[in-house]
Amino acid sequence: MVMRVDGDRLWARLMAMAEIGPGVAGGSNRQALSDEDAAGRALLLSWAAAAGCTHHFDEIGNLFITRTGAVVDAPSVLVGSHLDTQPTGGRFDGVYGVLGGFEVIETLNDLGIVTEAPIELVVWTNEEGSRFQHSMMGSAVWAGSLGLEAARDLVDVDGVSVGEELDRLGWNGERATSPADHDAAFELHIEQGPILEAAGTEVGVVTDVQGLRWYTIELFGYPAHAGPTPMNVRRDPARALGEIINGVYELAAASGPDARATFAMFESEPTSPNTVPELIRARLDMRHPDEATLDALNEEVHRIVERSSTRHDVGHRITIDNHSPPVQFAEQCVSAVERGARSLGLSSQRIVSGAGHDACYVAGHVPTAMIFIPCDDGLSHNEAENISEEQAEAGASVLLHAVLEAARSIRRL
Ligand code: HGY
Ligand code: MN
Ligand code: MN
Repeated sequence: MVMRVDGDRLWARLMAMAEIGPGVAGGSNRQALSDEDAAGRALLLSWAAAAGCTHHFDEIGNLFITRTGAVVDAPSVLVGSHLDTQPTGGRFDGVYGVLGGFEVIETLNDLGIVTEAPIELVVWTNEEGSRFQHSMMGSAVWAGSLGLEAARDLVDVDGVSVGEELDRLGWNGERATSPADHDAAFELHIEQGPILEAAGTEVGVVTDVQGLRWYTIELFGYPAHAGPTPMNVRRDPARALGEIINGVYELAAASGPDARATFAMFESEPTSPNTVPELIRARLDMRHPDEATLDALNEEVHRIVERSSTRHDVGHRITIDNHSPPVQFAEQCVSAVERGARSLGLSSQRIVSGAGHDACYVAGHVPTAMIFIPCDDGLSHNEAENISEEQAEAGASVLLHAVLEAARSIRRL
């Protein structure tokens, strides 16, 4: 039976959530563990309570909202994504997967469908890694890939820690963060890239997610007066950084069309325009779908940093803040997504995700797949990020079909 979600209700909820933690240019700024993040979760919980769901937090603040199934304590089907956004984020990255997952719950209620397995909607803590630099932090702790204390010790630019914020917000749940029993997991998300729109395809059936490494690169120079100090006697970390940036971008360009390198978050000390810096710090995000290539890029990044540091007689330190290897999703879940799109008469194609997602950590413990819809110009992590109501409804309806297949609907009330 072909069922569809209520697209108007889903769109109204997306717009209501976008009112919380608005950006300055029409997008969102609802950073992890902020008051805006708390307000967004409170709004979702008000809707979930009205829908008869229960909820709990785990120790790292991951929020689980449950629709019971006929078989008590049966392994659940997990849907969801994240509500935290980039500082200049869009209204749909993550949010669409959470509210699309909740729309599936609402639609099952409307249709009076009882599923054998419970449906759990999860809101992962700090997926973006902007304020606290570990992306997919909540799902990494849940999966056992990141220690709870290491996560709680992460601090923002003001020195506020994840742990302090969890305790302040009351999200430091009693339940241990661990992959409880789940039958299957599906994450609905915008593509955040140009492939589906360029192909005119309505649904992305995600088979894999590319791997990533996040680095903090620190270069240590010798402070000196910008005026009288001759150029040839300086130990200037800015000279080394300039070469490193060029070298890494040339490395990415020479490593094929799938390699990605991004430098951001530049800091220098002391804060002065007329002193050769003592310290320069930069963040680097490297990505590739193939783990061996990602490892080779890692070795080359270290070589480039060492070579330029030596050439300019500055010290260096490279910290790997985050390593998420490439992930392949479970064929039974991938094909359930494909069947859902087909039964709805929607065009679909298999695709590899360029962005990281919480589903990467979930896939290590539960059969998992993702569903993409196109977004305008493939743009994301930009306040102009946009989708249409029709696209939003289509993706959530595919999620409905995939979830029903996994949760085994057993009767209609
Ligand atoms: O970095 C990522 O790919 C994700 O948006 N956190
Ligand atoms: Mn996301
Ligand atoms: Mn994102």
